[in-house]
Amino acid sequence: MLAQTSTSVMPFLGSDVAANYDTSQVVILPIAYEATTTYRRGCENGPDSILEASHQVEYYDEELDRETGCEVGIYTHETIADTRSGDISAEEMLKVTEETVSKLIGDRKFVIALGGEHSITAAIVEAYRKYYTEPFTVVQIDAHGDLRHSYEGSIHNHACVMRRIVDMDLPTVQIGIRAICKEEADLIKEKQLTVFRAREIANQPDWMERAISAIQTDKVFLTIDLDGIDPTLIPGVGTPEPGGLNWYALMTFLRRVCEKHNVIGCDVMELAPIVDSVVSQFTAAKLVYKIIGYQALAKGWFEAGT
Ligand SMILES: [Mn+2]
Repeated sequence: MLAQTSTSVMPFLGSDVAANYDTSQVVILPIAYEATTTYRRGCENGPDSILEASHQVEYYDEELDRETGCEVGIYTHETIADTRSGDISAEEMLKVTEETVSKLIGDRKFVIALGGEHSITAAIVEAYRKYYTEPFTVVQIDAHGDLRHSYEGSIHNHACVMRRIVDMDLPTVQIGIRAICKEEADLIKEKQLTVFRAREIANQPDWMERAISAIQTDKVFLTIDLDGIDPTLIPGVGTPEPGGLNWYALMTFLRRVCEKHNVIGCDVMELAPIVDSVVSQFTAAKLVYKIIGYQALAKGWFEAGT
């Protein structure tokens, strides 16, 4: 049996601007799965929390001079692999995620998945890998390498997700990394993985130029673990680490990736909301909105709507 889904989901930005599925360019896919988090729990509540906070995001994007949410068709999918309604095995989660994303890609939707724990990304990337014949680069923003072969007895632990992707033989570019174990450091050297560490980002102004040119393929899948961002901006994550990207560096980087490369899909993972603070989920919602705006600009969706 496939993992249970919950049908009642509030649409991203609210029902006033929600598009229907057929006319949408963007599909927000909530994946409320949490099983292997080890420090602060709560990322199964991440998707709902981002959707709720998105209702407070200003439609008008002052950087782009556009009301992105009114011009781009954004559809919010029902929640999948929801562990709040009972245990789901990693295998079930991976299966339902890959099947759902494959269907959305087949319908030519730009998918933004909201997690949920980072292990989900392996299934999302697998769906793209099966769809595209040419390779694409997985660009990861994260505090952690996520390159362990296994962790706490599971290869599907959230600390192993990039290892699964390296094992798929896809090129990777890792950004904001500042917490890795010896096994990961050795793997980075052995496989000569491309890593832009948070220290470099803080101290070397040319990091962004180098990171953009380190992406060797036209197509890019973007996976954002919210702990890659400075935890003073987003404290509501399961495994916070000091340092990380600031908001404007992140925005400039995302805009340039969308302009210079063909971003085929993305996910925003690991939000674990903090009771009595809305800053993490609101920042995550705004991040999603900015990605939609940058993609719309790069893909010509604004022109299509005017
Ligand atoms: Mn992480």
